[in-house]
Amino acid sequence: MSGSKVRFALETIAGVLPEPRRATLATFTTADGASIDSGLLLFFPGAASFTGEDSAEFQVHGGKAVVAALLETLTSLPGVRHADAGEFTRRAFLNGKLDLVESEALADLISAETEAQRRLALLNADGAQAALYSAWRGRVISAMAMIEAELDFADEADVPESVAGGVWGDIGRLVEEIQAHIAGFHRSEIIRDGYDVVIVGPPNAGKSSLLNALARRDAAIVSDEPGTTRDLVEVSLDIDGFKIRVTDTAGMRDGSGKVEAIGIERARNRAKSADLVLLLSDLSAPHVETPELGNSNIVRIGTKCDLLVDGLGKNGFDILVSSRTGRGIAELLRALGDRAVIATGDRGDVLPSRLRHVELLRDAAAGLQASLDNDGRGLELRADDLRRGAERIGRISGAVNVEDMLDVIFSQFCIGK
Ligand SMILES: Nc1nc2c(ncn2[C@@H]2O[C@H](COP(=O)(O)OP(=O)(O)OP(=O)(O)O)[C@@H](O)[C@H]2O)c(=O)[nH]1
Ligand SMILES: [Mg+2]
Repeated sequence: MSGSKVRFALETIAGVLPEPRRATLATFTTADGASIDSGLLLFFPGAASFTGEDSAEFQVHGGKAVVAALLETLTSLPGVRHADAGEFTRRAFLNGKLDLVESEALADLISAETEAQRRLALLNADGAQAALYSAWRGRVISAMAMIEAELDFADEADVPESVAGGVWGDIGRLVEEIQAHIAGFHRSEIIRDGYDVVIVGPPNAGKSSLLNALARRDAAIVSDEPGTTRDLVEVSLDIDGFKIRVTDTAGMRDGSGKVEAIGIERARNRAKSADLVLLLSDLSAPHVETPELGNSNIVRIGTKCDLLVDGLGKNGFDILVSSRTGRGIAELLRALGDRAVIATGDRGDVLPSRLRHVELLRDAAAGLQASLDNDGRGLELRADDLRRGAERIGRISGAVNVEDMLDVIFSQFCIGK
């Protein structure tokens, strides 16, 4: 629990206010003195707590009835209620313990399923992303400060002549840095949402069998009837700590029925947007023309290699597999993992982790770029564009503070001494 009623609540139901940050054995009782359970109590006084307010944690025997009785007793106290979803983090943000980006990263850390997701979230929760944006915003604010200084205090001796002229080079570099950072968004999308692999090929090529072999369960129906799969069937794999989504699709052929045709259309759309296409051909069947997929990231896979006499070469295929014997499956899993690693790039890179960040950054870069274009305009107008850039970057982390601009002016030039 967190908030101004924590001390009162602890004294009421545990009879003690424990020493800060030390596990203390206590007996918890209801308002009329009946014992609920005994367990450990931890008290974190504000402002050093996670939320910045007085907080407490209870360790009780985990049975549902015990927890329900404790919650019931706590919420019956005046001014105590159940927390809303994310409310502890929200209070931490409002109390200046975390910025918005760190709050989002904390949510990502809590929901991380793979090692890559955990690493990215932890990097951002530790403030790497927030530090980058705050450094960028700082650069724009000092540029504005220089211009402001030139406009307001040009007659002061401490302001070097035309300091403002020097800022545009840095703003130009900053626009490029922001754009390079935005370009990394797809890498963080792959880490968060998974590397998107789509299996396509003619009917009966063994697509659903391969999906099942990769997933090691019967996720999709397999039969010798061509046109078995009509809808998209998706499974998520964890390969070397990366989330990889594999989607099985309807076999592509002409002259199919109405429902199957819809399935084929879906297959085409998914193949177009996929990070990687696995294009399957049945090695034991006559060759079928490859459909146009609109995606150049293709791994060609020859299937049912158990039906062939040994010694056949790869014959234009990247990998030969047999879902029946398992041959080639480990090689394919390795190839998928390797490609996911390449697609997500360097592990230590700071990446934008939300579309919200990207949208604000685009807007910020546009503002900064506008300040560079039309350099014949007055400095006031160009400073306005910079202000828009700084404001957008500040909005990402939830920090918008006009005071710091003045700080920069006076700390750099000793004006008004
Ligand atoms: N011998 C052998 N048969 C296989 C293999 N993989 C799939 N088959 C058989 O091939 C037939 C078609 O397999 P599916 O996995 O349903 O093929 P699909 O590509 O999903 O077919 P559609 O959904 O109709 O497009 C089934 O009878 C499978 O048992 C394999 O590696 N070896
Ligand atoms: Mg199928």
